[in-house]
Amino acid sequence: MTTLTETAEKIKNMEIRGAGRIARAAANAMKEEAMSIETADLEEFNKRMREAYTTLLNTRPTAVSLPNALKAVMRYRADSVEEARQAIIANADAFIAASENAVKRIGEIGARRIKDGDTILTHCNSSAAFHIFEAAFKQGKDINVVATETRPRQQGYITVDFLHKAGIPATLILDSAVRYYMKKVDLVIVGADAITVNGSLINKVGTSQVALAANEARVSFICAAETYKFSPKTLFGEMVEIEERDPSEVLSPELQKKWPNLKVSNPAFDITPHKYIDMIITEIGAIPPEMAYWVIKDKLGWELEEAAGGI
Ligand code: RI2
Repeated sequence: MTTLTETAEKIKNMEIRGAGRIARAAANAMKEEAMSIETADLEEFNKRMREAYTTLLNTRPTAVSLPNALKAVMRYRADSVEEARQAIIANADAFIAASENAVKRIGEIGARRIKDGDTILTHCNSSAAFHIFEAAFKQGKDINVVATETRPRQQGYITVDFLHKAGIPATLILDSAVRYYMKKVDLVIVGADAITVNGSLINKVGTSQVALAANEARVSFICAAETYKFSPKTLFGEMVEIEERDPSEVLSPELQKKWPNLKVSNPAFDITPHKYIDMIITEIGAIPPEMAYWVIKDKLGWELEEAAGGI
């Protein structure tokens, strides 16, 4: 059994990465934590669970799937430790099952947007987007997926590995080749780390440049996102924090020493304004980005934010 601290470390160093995977790993870590706490004192149990919540929450700041998953697991009321433990286990199992079903449903809905012969460009590695490619390919559509390398962590390699294993034709390109390549592309499909109340997309850095190039070439830009990637706190005016990762991901420590006055900036995500997004494919349907407010308010519910206050 992996301990909670180990899971937290793996999320931090990106051994566990991708907004959906992070959320499921965090839910599972909370479940295992609940199963392992040995006390009959409910207050002590709740305190330990809150500590676990904070440890996981503080791993990476941007993907809203993480706080949304943690809040979903922590939504319980109990009169005994056993009741609390069972509620947490049930909540975590339900979240993980719903999350796995959501990507399957996104695959089915998204595949309808893909035509036989389409070339689809994707950025980084998104399992939600991949489910769409896989579903379309299984329907017998002849597709080619163009994957960007995605500097500095090269998640594009993970994407081409997924595609290779599924037998889907793929082309790997440099991030800087996106605009040059866009004339050969029919559709862009990317994932999401967070979607704000005004329908803007927070995703892997470079996504907004892809969106600009798609817009210029009149290529549809689609985002694949489970509803738990929508950010409730943005309804209350809060901003999504963009993670700044270590400079060593961009420039080796040796070269950093060689140029001691050089500043290296490494934002992991960027923001694509909703006007560049044609549609967001969620498990409850394909929606225009302008409907983000409705998803947050009616589907996720205000209680998500209230739960944040209660934890
Ligand atoms: P799925 C990733 O972030 C990428 O930005 C990707 O688009 C997003 O999570 C969603 O991934 P990182 O963890 O949930 O690589 O669709 O920084 O797999």
